[in-house]
Amino acid sequence: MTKRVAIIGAGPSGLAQLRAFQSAFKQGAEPVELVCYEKQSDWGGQWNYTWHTGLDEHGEPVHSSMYRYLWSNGPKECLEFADYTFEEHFDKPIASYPPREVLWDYIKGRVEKADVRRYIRFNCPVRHVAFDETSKEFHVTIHDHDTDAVETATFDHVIVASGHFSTPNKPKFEGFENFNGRVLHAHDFRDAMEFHGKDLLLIGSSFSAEDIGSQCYKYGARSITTSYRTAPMGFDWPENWEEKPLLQRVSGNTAYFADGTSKRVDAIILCTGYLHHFPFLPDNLRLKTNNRLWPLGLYEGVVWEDNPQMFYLGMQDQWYTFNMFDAQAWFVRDVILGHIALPDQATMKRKSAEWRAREEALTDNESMVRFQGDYVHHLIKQTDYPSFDIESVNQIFLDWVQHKEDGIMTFRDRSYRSVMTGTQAPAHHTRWLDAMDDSLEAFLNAPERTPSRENA
Ligand code: FAD
Ligand code: NA7
Repeated sequence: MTKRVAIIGAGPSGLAQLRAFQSAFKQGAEPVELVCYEKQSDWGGQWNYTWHTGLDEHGEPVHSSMYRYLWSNGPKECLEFADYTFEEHFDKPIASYPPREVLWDYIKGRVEKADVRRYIRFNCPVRHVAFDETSKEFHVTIHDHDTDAVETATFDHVIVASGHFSTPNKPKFEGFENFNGRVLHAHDFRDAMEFHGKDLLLIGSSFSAEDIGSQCYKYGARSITTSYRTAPMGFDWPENWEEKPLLQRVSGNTAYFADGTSKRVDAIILCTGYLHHFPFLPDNLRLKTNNRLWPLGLYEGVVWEDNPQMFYLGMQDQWYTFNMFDAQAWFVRDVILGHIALPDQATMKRKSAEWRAREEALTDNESMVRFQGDYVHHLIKQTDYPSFDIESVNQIFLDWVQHKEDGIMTFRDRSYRSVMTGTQAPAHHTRWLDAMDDSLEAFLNAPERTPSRENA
């Protein structure tokens, strides 16, 4: 009997899974019936920008946390697909830090070439997954918004690729109820222009705080204050940016911090991360974790140890992204096709515990990058995903970390060499701080030179 496989989500992880199967089918692998349920009307997951916040046109919680003017926060050379390079897609070398729309275009290019859109049912949020112990099958219930019908279908395998940077973690601080300005979570941030000329407070000291603060600086916020719980980010910030220990309370428009200082602010953005949130899964199938490099319960980072017919993709905190999702998807595909045998549950749990112990001993950026690089390498060795030079990618990550230290507002002006093609990326035509238009056209085409006054 042909196996039936449900994939939940058509973001980079779910699309990697479709591409992995398509690649195997092309080489003559046995057919598998694939259905990918996607709650949005288009593919690309986080990279599919929406102006919506809160609920979408169908009353579903908006998925994407991305905002206008978002540029890749790491070099594209670290996330390049090994089977579809940037040069193949754009037909020329491009700069190292593309804006969102350019990366979305790249993600789409590979799956259009692979012709896998036909497997996806858009506007179909998964409502519930249940496992039948007798038949050993999953029952997957979805709501098809195109027909407004709720349906249930049966599958041998379920692959959860629904992402984990969508459901905001929203800590409460005293006085928020009476704050005389906007309080929002990073998930609902869309346009830095809204905060032009404003004094802004951001809570958190990780990627969102750094990047949303930088966007707001670039687009003319009057001042940025970031407030940390554990440690400051410590970059060499512009003059109108300061870091404070944790916010204690707000009163009126004044924010009070743990060091006894205070500041008047117009708006507060909670850059306090996200929850792994799977409202469609029962307890026995549901991953419960915080955002970390080795969540427990997943053999090889993907197989649900308590029921190895089920898989998760992309649930780790991420240095590596697109090519790690590929490595995971190729591995999951080969388990489903029977090309990789799984050990018994005790062994799976023991192996996971070993990775976790290693993760818990990580102390700095370098050790974390190397840990995730080792993981990607470990998966790739087991499948036919094109091997690539992980050590060189690790090195690009480490150079990137150093370049941020050297200049947090200039690191995006750097360029790196692709480990896939050997091509050195060209410098971008405009400094990131001066590049206000983040469209694909503006990024790919150098602006026309306006003749200087002397030459006119
Ligand atoms: P997602 O992209 O989140 O896709 C999950 C998909 O599942 C979505 O399409 C969603 O609609 C769908 N879905 C969810 N629930 C259901 C359901 N119940 N039923 C059906 N479908 C469902 N990574 C980088 O490499 N570089 C960056 O610069 C970068 N910047 C980022 C900036 C922000 C603000 C955020 C939030 C993330 C950023 N990331 C970045 C990380 C990003 O999460 C990954 O690049 C990538 O999008 C993860 O892919 P995914 O498929 O695992 O999850
Ligand atoms: P992260 O990387 O998970 O970071 C969350 C941040 O929020 C981190 O600095 C936390 O501080 C802070 N946090 C969490 N809870 C609280 C409370 N209660 N009070 C104060 N501070 C808190 O999420 P990001 O959104 O930055 O990044 C997620 C992805 O989005 C990432 O991959 C990017 O590419 C974009 P801590 O250090 O734990 O004390």
